[in-house]
Amino acid sequence: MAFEGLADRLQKTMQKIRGKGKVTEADVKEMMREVRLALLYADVNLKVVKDFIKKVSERAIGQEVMKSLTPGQQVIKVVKEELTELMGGEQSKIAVSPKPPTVIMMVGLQGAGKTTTSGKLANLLRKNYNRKPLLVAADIYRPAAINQLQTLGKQLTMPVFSLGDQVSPVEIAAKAIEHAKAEHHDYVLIDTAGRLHIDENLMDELKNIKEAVKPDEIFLVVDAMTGQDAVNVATSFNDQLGITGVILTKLDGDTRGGAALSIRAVTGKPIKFVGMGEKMDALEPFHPERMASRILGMGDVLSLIEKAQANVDEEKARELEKKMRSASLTLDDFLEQLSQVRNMGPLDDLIKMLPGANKIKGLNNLKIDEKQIAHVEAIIRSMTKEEKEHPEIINASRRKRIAKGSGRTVPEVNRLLKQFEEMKKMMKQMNNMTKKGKKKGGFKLPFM
Ligand SMILES: Nc1nc2c(ncn2[C@@H]2O[C@H](COP(=O)(O)OP(=O)(O)OP(=O)(O)O)[C@@H](O)[C@H]2O)c(=O)[nH]1
Ligand SMILES: [Mg+2]
Repeated sequence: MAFEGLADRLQKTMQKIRGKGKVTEADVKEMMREVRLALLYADVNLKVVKDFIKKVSERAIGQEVMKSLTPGQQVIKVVKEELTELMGGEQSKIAVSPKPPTVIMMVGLQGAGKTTTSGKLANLLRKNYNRKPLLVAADIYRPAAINQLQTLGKQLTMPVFSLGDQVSPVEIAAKAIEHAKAEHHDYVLIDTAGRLHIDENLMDELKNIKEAVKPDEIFLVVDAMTGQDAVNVATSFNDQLGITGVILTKLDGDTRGGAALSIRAVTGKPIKFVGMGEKMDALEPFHPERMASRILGMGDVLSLIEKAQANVDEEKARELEKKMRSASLTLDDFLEQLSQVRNMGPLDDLIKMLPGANKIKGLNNLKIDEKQIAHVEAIIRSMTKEEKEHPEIINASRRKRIAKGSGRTVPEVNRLLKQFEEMKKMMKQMNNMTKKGKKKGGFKLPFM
């Protein structure tokens, strides 16, 4: 999972300052030391780290923060804003040519993921933007390269343009565009060859293709797992060829995430998409702000669990945490939790601590007062054991029976079930975000 170590470290640091009503310069300095270490451990470029710390420190020690009523939170807000800025600020969208087709060249080193990403991008363009892409096999050097793209094309039922491996890539690209015009394709994705290292032959060929087809986008595909090397590769390609954006692949396997944080600052070119797995749907638009939230936003879960542990019976808290982490919570646990939670303080406050809680409709409306808790308890108590463990079996007639049994209405039963469902969904997300490298591929970005 990307940003694992960084997220952990930053959250611990944020935790210390979050609730503070008074923040001193020394506090900020201490915090910045930790943030600096966290970023360096995440393999973020040294100069980028320095600039970042300088900016955040200046703002954090400034009036806007120190004079505010919640300085601790303000510092965190500043860190989040600067992290967002570091990754490019606004989301950078894919080009659309006013004169179709929009031509995209995929370039990069061997094994970075160009071919796979070409397939994924075509898939995403069709699925989410309702486009009609054409894939172009312009890697004539690696044996089976053309075959690989054709196989992906078959799998996606996406057309692949190929002239075999006896025609030059420049000619293939040019002919592909003629073909795309005739067939009314609105995107052309040219999958080019990779090399082990950046060499003159590769660059010359790419420059020739660029000259011939005048692409709207040149996407450099880089492997996030290579960390600083990815940043160096991006710099070279940008200097020599000129790229319009970066696609960072294998972010599912990169636990540090340093490349994602450095590339924009070092090259000035935005990350446009990130690859999160090998499957054809594992490509996502890159949202700097969401990414920053993800990196910083998990601390609330920790504090919630801490709070639970402080107030609830130790063993039960451990059990609850385990269940929350595995999202295997049943309605019975929920009931148990409700009574525990009564001892923990105002519920509204607790719910606000859940990450993303403010974005989840059901939870936002969940203004619980004691009476409502009693209602919820009554509803759950009217369920059978099986229903509590497998709420998905609760159909319309069961809902009616439960409502009757608890003296509540069917809409109330519906609402409870929906909220419970949403809570479980959220727990799954939390679980994915906080899971410690046991399984890869858990990290998921909300789409668009
Ligand atoms: N886990 C993971 N694997 C990926 C991702 N993107 C690509 N891969 C894998 O990386 C390997 C190389 O991908 P290719 O698409 O063949 O790379 P390429 O850049 O076209 O390689 P060459 O054509 O040899 O230059 C494949 O096994 C892909 O499945 C990703 O986002 N996550
Ligand atoms: Mg390839």
